[in-house]
Amino acid sequence: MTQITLYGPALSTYVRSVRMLLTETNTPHDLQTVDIFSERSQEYLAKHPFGKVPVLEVDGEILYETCAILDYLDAVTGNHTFTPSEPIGQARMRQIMAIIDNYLYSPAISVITIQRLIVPSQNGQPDEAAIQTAVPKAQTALGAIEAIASCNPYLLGSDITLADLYLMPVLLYLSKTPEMETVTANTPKLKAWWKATEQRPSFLQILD
Ligand SMILES: N[C@@H](CCC(=O)N[C@@H](CS)C(=O)NCC(=O)O)C(=O)O
Repeated sequence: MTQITLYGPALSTYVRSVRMLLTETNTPHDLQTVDIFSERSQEYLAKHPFGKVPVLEVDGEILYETCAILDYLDAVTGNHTFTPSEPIGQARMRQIMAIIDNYLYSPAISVITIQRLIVPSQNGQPDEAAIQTAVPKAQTALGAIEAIASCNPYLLGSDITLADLYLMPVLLYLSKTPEMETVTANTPKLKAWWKATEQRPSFLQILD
């Protein structure tokens, strides 16, 4: 029987995307937490030379980079159910995932989420200037996704894809900040998409 271990803290957006797919496909797995607020161990760096989370280990085979992990799991556990069948749909899905990696994650998570949710939880003061700089960047990234997504009801149409699994954990953190209203002010389709998807059972199950 295949042994699947996912390394990473349950609160990570990227770990949540992978856990959502594992949950959607009823795939048994172990979650081994990793403390991302301390230095990574040499043992962990041997699995992921950049020290990020997540890492997926399948029967001793190590995989990192969330897009690669999701592609792999969709092939072996999802029968490609979470990837559009048409080339243009596949390209749009990967385009949205690349927009999230390259243009949304940093302003939305590394700045707005950290400053609004993590810093105050450690009795610090949010860096308002950093938040103000991040807001238009997050708006631009969400606007770019809005321009190519149908949100009817999922990002790329009637079926949920890896792009939805990638965006939902990021939107969840944003939705807990006062900046949510501003960053989604010009993306009505994404607002409707978020309302339609945030209660998906596989998503609710991995929010521990
Ligand atoms: N390109 C990586 C990005 C992963 C990433 O940025 N993970 C964050 C947590 S959501 C992380 O490891 N942060 C800890 C750190 O940067 O030290 C992937 O797709 O897996």
